[in-house]
Amino acid sequence: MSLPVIPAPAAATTGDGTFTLTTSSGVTAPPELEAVAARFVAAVELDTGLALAGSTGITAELRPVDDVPPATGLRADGSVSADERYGLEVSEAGVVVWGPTPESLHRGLTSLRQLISAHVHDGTAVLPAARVVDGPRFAWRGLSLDVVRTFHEPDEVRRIIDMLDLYKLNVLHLHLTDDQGWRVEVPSRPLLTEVGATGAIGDRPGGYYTQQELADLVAYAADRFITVVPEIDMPGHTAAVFKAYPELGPQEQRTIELGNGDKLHLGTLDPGRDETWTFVEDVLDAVVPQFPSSVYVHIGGDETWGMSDEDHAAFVEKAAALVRERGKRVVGWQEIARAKLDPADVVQYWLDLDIDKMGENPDAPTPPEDLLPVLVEALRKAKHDAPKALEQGAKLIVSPVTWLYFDRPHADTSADPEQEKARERLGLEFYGAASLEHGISWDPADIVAAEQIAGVEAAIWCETVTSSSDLELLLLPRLSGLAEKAWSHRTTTNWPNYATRLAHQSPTWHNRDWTWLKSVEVNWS
Ligand code: TNX
Repeated sequence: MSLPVIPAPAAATTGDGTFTLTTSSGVTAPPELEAVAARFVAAVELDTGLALAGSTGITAELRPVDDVPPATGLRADGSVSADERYGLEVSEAGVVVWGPTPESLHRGLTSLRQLISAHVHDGTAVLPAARVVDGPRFAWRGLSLDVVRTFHEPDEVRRIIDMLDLYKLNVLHLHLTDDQGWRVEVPSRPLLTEVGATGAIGDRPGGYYTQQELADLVAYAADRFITVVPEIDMPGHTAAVFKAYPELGPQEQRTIELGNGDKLHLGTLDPGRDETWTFVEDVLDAVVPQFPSSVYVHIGGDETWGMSDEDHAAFVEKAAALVRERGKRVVGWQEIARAKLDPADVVQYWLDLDIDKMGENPDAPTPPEDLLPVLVEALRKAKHDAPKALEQGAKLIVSPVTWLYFDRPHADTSADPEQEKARERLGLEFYGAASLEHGISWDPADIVAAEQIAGVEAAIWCETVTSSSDLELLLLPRLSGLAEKAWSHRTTTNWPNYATRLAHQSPTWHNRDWTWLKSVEVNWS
């Protein structure tokens, strides 16, 4: 019997007997762990309604765990000594959770949250005896969130952070700028928010995060050991910049109709103009300090339609140098590998569609035959990006469209007819639908050798998302599948076993009032 925990722990055994938690139970912890313990108690109440109002039954201890291998890859907070490995034991004598750092204890208590949720009835949790030793496979486990195509209010972002936390994901990559809007304050460039932030896709409302709102989000995430990594997408996807400061844009701003109601914007920042670089410096000077917990700044670099390769490389190299001058490291979408990189740079691999082998891979989306020539060319070039990154010594964040683009439509039907209507309109048709089972039927080390992986990150793009519940419907349960791939080892996961563990998640989602796909393929509890 596997424990009802997602992501699957590295090692878990079950024993005899039980231990019962009630409202008179609570956590005994040394002073360094008091904040972590308090957050655990608050989370359990939100997950289950059970208020652990006492102080005994659960013991949290600072001691090392070395029975499982340490994580590989990079951490967004730059820490090399961080350790998330933990142990958890439930016996008739009580519950003990241990690990070497507050972060590791937080991860261990998160597994305990899930065990409590799976066993709680009428305010009492009867936990079966079990012993877990666990730790993540990859150090960087993230979600890239598009806050441009639809603006998500800070409260909604906090809900997403809570979801990441429940699945031990530790990076929130905020895609803060794009053609349809600019979402971060730059005091020296007020028009970015006064003009650039208005509007989103279609007639959806725009918006932006004030410096205070971002500080609050970064702190809320940090309390849960989640690093917020900012992305300023350049030199393409900058129509919102040109709306605010037309002098930075091309003479004529062209768009191409995509046929799905959306437009491709042609027009990029020009690396040959001095005012481009004053602008980029103004932006970096304002944005970098707003994300103190991240040692990385994401510079985008993707889809620079109509720009020459030389100009693109010149832009990326200079923008990257400006990021490094500010003491930060560079991340960019895979196209940045066409420029000269530093081995400490990180390249986010997303375009795994092979235009020359269309239809041969049953897992991958099949691009339509009538693809625009500009897209065909982009897909042809993209094949060489990951090898170029690796040749330069850069590591990859694995975000393949096929497995980790959460804006693929859901293939599983919903048991709820109202939700079925939303499901049918959500996700980009272009990608084809993918099932939850499909979502866990791959392994990051089959994409690129494990030593070359910096991290594993899903992306949720919001072209089809019109509300918070749309967003959540695409994220849940896929976020748990992401965690299973990024945290668990290959051998611990298969669909029947995962589906059983997944079924136990729904009471928490219900109690938290999160929207999730009520797939008919899962026997929800
Ligand atoms: C590609 S992924 C984009 C986004 C779109 C997304 C839709 C990437 C770096 N660029 O601008 O929203 O496809 O899935």
